[in-house]
Amino acid sequence: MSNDSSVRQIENLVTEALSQINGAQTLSDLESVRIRFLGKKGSITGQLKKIGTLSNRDRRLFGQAVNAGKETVVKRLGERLAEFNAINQNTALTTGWVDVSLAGRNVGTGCAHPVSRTINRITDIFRRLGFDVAEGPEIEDDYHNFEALNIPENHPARAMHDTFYVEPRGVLRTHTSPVQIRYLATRKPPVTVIAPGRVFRCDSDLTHTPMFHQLEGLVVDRDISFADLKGSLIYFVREYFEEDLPVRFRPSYFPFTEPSAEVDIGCVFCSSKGCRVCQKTGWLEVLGCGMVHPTVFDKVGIDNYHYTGYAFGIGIERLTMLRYGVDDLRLFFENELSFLNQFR
Ligand code: 2U9
Repeated sequence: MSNDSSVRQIENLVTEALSQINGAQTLSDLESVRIRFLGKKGSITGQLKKIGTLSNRDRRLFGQAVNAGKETVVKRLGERLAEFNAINQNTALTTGWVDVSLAGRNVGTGCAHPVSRTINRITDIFRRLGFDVAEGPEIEDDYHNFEALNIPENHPARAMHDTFYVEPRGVLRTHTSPVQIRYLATRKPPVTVIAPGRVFRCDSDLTHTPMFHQLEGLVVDRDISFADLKGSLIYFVREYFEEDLPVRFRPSYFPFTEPSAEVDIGCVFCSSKGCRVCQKTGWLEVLGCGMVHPTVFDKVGIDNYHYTGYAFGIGIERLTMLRYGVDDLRLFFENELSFLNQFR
């Protein structure tokens, strides 16, 4: 075959390739054309392979023609590919558009448990009064849970505490008072501290659960009196219930305080008129309190002559029930979402 006819054959191949490229309707048509002419077994590739078999004289002209032809086809393929990409992008923008203003899918965010909310709320109120917040171990020893709090062995108050015992000589704390005993052991007065946390008593019925939450408070300084106790606690209950409620202090007994009292508020459900919740008394008990017993100060090495203090204890579940009108304690421990979602 003469060089002329070989070059003409290349020109025909290129013309055919260009015509097929121009006629391609889709990206996949275009890819088929590329394979047909430039793929491993493509017709232009075949011509490129032939170059090496030619004599030096024929190789130059033929090689130039094949390479130039290949370049023309590659260039046109590129142009058509860019056209298709632009068309596809436009189609995607006009038909498959995304409304970026649509709300996202609900991934079900959680919320704080009502007991945690109450602890946070009460803690905030006492922080505003200058109280520090302390924590301590849930497994305690007899000394910190009982002995240092003026509850010696065989004291009738031990029976009231329904203790869970832990081998070999531990107890699950029955109140958060041991947190304050530990706090006093490492600090000198003045002390102004609250201790929120879980406590455990071996008791389970409609109004008791084996684990519940308390928040206790302790203030120790020179000249602390029952008037300081009353001022702080009346402020606290009125802040907590967001109402200028009537408050009364009833004499009571705790081994770790003397004198001791329980605090009642005017019933928030019937405005003190008397209802089922306040058992027709018009009053609801909300917390216990008193002046720290001198024996407790002796145990932690605080000088009774110069220092006095007051303490109080709050049942968190009870205060949560009163604030949110929950009438069944068990709801706090069942993890029913229909109940918990109401506290969002
Ligand atoms: C120290 C000294 C004294 C803590 C106190 C109460 C009164 C009290 C109850 C409230 C509801 C327990 O959960 S409840 O049933 N607690 O009435 N707690 S005074 O007295 C202390 C604490 C620590 C060093």
